[in-house]
Amino acid sequence: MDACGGSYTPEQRRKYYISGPQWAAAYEGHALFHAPTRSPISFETVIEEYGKIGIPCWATHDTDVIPSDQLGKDGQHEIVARIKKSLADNGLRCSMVTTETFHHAVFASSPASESPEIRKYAKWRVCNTVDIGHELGAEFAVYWPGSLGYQIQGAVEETQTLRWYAESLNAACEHDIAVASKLGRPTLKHCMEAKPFEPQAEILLPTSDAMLGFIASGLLTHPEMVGLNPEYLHELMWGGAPRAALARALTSGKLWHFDINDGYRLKHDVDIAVGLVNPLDWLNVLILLRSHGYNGPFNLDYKPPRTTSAFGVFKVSFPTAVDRFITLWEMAGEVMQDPIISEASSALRAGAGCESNDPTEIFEANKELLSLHELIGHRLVQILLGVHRGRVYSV
Ligand code: GLT
Ligand code: MN
Ligand code: MN
Repeated sequence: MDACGGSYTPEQRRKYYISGPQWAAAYEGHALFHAPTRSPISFETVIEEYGKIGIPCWATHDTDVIPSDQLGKDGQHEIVARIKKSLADNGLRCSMVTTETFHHAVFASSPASESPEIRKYAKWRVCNTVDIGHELGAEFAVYWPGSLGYQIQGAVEETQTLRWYAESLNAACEHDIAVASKLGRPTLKHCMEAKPFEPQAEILLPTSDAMLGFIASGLLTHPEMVGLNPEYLHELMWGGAPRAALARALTSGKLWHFDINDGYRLKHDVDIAVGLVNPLDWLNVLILLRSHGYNGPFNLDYKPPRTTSAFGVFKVSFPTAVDRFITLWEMAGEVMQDPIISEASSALRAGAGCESNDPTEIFEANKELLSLHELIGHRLVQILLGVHRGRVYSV
C-alpha cells in the first residue's frame, strides 16, 4: 500500500460525505456456490476500523446488528446504546438505516406477500427501523425491496402487490412524521433502491426509473418524503447508462443517496469496488453530480472480494476504494475547470450561427463543430491518464 502511493490521510477522507455499510465490511465472502472466506466481525470492530481509515459515516440494516429475535425488545435497546457509544468513541455518525426485508425466511414471498400477517410484520419492521434511525441520528432510510417479484408467473398479481408494497412505505413515512415531531428532529429521507434480475426471476421494480414511476403513481401518501438511492452497478446491470439514470433522478429532484461500486453489464450483482472496472464512466458520473451540486452520501456498497483477507478488508479494500473515489471526485472538479473542455463545450452550445432553415445547409455549417464531441472524449481520457500533465510513453 505504501509503495502504491496516491493515498489520502484520514483527515482528508473525512471531508467527503462517504459512508461505510456494516454489511460491506462484515461480508464473509459467501454466496450460492461459495463458502465464507472470512470470519464474522462485530460492529465495534467495523466502526473502529472505519474510524481509523477516515470513513466518517456508518450505515446498517436492522438485522446486521440486532438478531431478529431481539428486534423491538430490550436487546435492541442495549445494542443501539452500544452502537451509539462505539460511534462516539471513534468519531463517526450514523447516516443511514435500512430494513432487511429479504434475507429472513419470513420474507420468502416478499414483504408485500398476500399473507396479511407477513405484511403486518413488514410494516412493523420498517417502523421499528425508523425508530432506530432517529435514535442513532440518521438522516436517511433505504429500502431495497428484495423479493418483490416472483418465480412462478401468474401466481402474483402485480398491481395488488405494488399497492401492498406502498402500504409499508406509507406506514414508515407516517410513523416517521409522528416520531420526528415528538423528538423535534427532521423526518428521515426515505430512499428506494432498485436492482434488476435478483433475487427473484421477475422483479416488480427493477430500475430507478420504475421506482420514479412508483413514487409518482399516487399509491404513496407522502411521495415528497420518498426519493431514490440508485446503485451504480444496479443501473449498469440491466444495460442502462448509470449517468443517464442519475440524470433522470436529478431532474425529478429525487437523487438523495447513492450507492457507489462497479461491475459489468448484464451480469449479476458482483459489487466490485468503485472505479476498478469503469473509471472513465465513473469520472463522467462524478462530473454530472458535481456540476449539479449533489451533496448526499456516497455509500460504499461493494463487497470486498473473497480473495481479500480479513486484514486486507481494512488495510487494502476500504482505503483504496475511498481513495479512488476521492481522486475521481477531484478529477471531476479539474474537468469542470479545464479550459479546453470548456471552450469546446461553449463552441458546441453556440452552434454555427447558420440562419438558414435548409437541413443540408444547417448540417454543412455544423459538421466541423461536431468533431468536438470526440475531442472532448479524448481530453477526458487524457485527464484520466494524466497525459494532460505531461505523462507520455515512448516505444
Ligand atoms: C443488499 C443489496 C444492496 C442494498 C442493501 C440495502 S441490501 O445487500 O444488494 O445493494 O444496498 O438494503
Ligand atoms: Mn446497494
Ligand atoms: Mn449491488
